[in-house]
Amino acid sequence: MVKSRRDFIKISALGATGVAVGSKYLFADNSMLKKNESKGPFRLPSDFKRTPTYCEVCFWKCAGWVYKDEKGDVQKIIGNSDDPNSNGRFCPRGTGGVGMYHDEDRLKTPLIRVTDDYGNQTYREASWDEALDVVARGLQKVIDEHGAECIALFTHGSGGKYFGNLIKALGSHNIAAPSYAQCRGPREVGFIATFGEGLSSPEPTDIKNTDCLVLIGSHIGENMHNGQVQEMSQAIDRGATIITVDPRYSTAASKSKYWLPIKPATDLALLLAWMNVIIEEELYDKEYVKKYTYGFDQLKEHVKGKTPEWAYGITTIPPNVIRETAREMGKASPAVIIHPGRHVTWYGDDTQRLRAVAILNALLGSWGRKGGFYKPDKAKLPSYPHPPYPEVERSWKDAMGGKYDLADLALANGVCDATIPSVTRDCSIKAWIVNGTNLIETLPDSRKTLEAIKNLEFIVVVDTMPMEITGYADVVLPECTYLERYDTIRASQHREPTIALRMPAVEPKYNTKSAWWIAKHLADKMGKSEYFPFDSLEEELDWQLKKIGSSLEEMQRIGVKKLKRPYNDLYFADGEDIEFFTNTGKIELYSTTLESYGFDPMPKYTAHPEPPEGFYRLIYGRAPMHTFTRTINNPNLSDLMDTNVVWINPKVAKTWGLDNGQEIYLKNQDGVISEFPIKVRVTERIRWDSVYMVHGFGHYKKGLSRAYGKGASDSRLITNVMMDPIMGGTGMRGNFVTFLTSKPEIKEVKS
Ligand SMILES: Nc1nc2c(c(=O)[nH]1)N[C@H]1C(S)=C(S)[C@@H](COP(=O)(O)OP(=O)(O)OC[C@H]3O[C@@H](n4cnc5c(=O)[nH]c(N)nc54)[C@H](O)[C@@H]3O)O[C@H]1N2
Ligand SMILES: Nc1nc2c(c(=O)[nH]1)N[C@H]1C(S)=C(S)[C@@H](COP(=O)(O)OP(=O)(O)OC[C@H]3O[C@@H](n4cnc5c(=O)[nH]c(N)nc54)[C@H](O)[C@@H]3O)O[C@H]1N2
Ligand code: SF4
Ligand SMILES: [Mo]
Repeated sequence: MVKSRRDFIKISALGATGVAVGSKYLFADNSMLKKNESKGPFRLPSDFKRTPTYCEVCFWKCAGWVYKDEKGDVQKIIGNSDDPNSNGRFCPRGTGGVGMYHDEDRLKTPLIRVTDDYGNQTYREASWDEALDVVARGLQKVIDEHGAECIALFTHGSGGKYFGNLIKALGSHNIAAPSYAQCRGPREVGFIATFGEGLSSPEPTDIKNTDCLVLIGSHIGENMHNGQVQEMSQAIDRGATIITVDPRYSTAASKSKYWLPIKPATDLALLLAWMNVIIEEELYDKEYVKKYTYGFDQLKEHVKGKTPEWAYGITTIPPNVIRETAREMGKASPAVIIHPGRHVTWYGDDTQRLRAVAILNALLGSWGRKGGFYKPDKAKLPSYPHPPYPEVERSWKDAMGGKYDLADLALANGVCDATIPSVTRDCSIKAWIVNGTNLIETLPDSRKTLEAIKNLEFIVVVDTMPMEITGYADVVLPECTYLERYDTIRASQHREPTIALRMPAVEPKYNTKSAWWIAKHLADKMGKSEYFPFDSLEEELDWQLKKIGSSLEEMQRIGVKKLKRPYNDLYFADGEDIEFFTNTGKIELYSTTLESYGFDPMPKYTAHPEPPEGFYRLIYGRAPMHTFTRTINNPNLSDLMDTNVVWINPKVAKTWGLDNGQEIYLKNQDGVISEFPIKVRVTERIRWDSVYMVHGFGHYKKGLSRAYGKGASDSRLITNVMMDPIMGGTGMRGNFVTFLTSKPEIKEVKS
């Protein structure tokens, strides 16, 4: 059998064993670091050396300190108390980040795909010089034959800036991250359409000062975004009312005054009914609505018939509960937050659902108000001088047929679509640079991702671990972990602007290099050196920091620097005149932008398909000790949770005769069966019409020695994608599964 050029290859773990750090150091916080205290089992000795970093285990980017023992071994990472993202405390994942450095399964040296005379493919180890030569030649060939616009970069993580600089210098602006169209994109577009600005990260929710927090599917507590979790517990201590809308009894639901176990996919009906009560009972912020909003009369008319009784039939939430919760929000107004969530690509009408969330916040006057949404600020870092980037004439957007113009960032799925050739356009994307994103598990409908990859002429993957995506690369480049490198200065928004430094705590292990080094050396090989004018990243960072009155030396000492807000207004002042960045200059309850693009100016409820007989809706989420697929093999974190389970309601388990702990396979509506068995968890905490699992498990790369074969992958079962017509987000919760007690034998079809 002749294999195709880009079959999946398993990169085996290459030798050397790392030293796993004992989990006794997990869950500690700053209070354990008191100087000169006795060296008890849970204390860090005072002679430990520390260097600053910010965490790469998720994108909350908490700043912290890395502690090393006298032998120079990394022992512990804890929060930096000057950092508003962490307030000096790391979450379990951040603390366990040490495991990323110690993981003996790491990628250790560059790898090049080779095919022998019989068509068998393997990887061979290579020097950096040779591997980068192959990459430079691969990319140059695509540029020469098809144009630079046929290169795309997928990236999620710090190194993205450097590869972005490289690809723009080459002449392409196709840069996409799954954190947009598979995550927060619809939220940004919905909020921009309403308030003229999006939320970004960390979200400027004033949770610690709120009197009422409404969580719609947002499972804070399992979703461990550090600062939010801390603020939510502060709000609970202050007696704030928490209302959680979730088909599953989440950790957040267990802390709530109200749990609304909504029928999945019907949230928009609930949101409209809440608006109906808030308007009919005049619970809205009248002055704010009058002064700042556009389209109140149209909205009032729009939600007239959308009574709690109407919504009851759709959502299964009783009318009195809808009324009572609306009144709680009204009572707290404006110190109320209808939380916008983050991973919001659920049912394809997500931008409209998030519009409804934005409108509800506007009615209650919470935008720009204490206990609602504060006005964030962020440090502005100068970028270093370089020649202008070449003009681009084409992009992935050309393949979209004029759709998704309201997307404010590139769509990862759009770039994937633009890689699959079509008779109607001349340029398909021919080369991918993939940095820090495991696209096979991250993009829904992996069959399509694989089809795109098959059509590529060249693909280079930069990663730290032998993840699924690395098996499809022509060249694999091993990045060192965040504990072994410098990176861009973190300048994320918050109540006050801060900057944070990441610097190497230890030398890179094995033959690994940083993204900056890789991108710069590629640029040198491709004749683009002038876009990387500094000889080292230290020099670049020092230049940049000095421009804003700091220096690398200062940041190495303090790790986090608070800057002054240029103005002092965290909230709108009473009666302040404000011009919003919308067409009308007002908060648009009625969106003139959506209308001008031919979309509903106000959100409408439409019914979504229901599970067929014998099938259940597949819903998924986070576990506190893991981040996506990236941590499943981490020695410290897999110690805490090494597999996922499928939550099944007792009524359903009884019908199917399933027991707690029994291993089953899941089969979806398109006949796709989970690769590995998954254990059943019978629990009242999930509705009878749905099943739930944690995302990130079910790895099929054997080189991931702890993660391989553990649990099921939700991604594999997500073959039905519900596209958001407004911005191209990929709704992923329209998939239904049934249960198999054993896996049917699949006959291999020979080609
Ligand atoms: N089915 C399903 N799909 C989803 C989601 C879901 O819940 N279910 N969630 C969606 C959401 S919200 C998001 S934001 C995205 C996240 O999507 P991704 O960010 O792609 O998620 P990960 O699976 O963590 O992949 C990260 C990759 O980066 C590598 N990596 C880690 N550290 C480094 C580093 O320092 N340098 C480099 N070069 N590589 C590194 C890891 O080994 C891994 O291969 O996924 C989306 N897709
Ligand atoms: N520990 C940990 N924390 C993380 C991450 C991580 O990987 N690990 N990733 C981070 C990232 S990038 C993101 S985007 C966020 C995602 O975190 P969130 O934005 O909070 O999560 P979602 O995945 O949207 O929501 C999951 C919840 O939605 C519920 N749900 C499912 N269907 C429906 C429905 O139809 N209606 C309603 N109301 N609820 C429903 C599920 O039961 C589950 O409790 O988490 C962040 N925090
Ligand atoms: S929330 Fe946790 S994993 Fe994310 S950056 Fe902060 S410490 Fe790291
Ligand atoms: Mo996300």
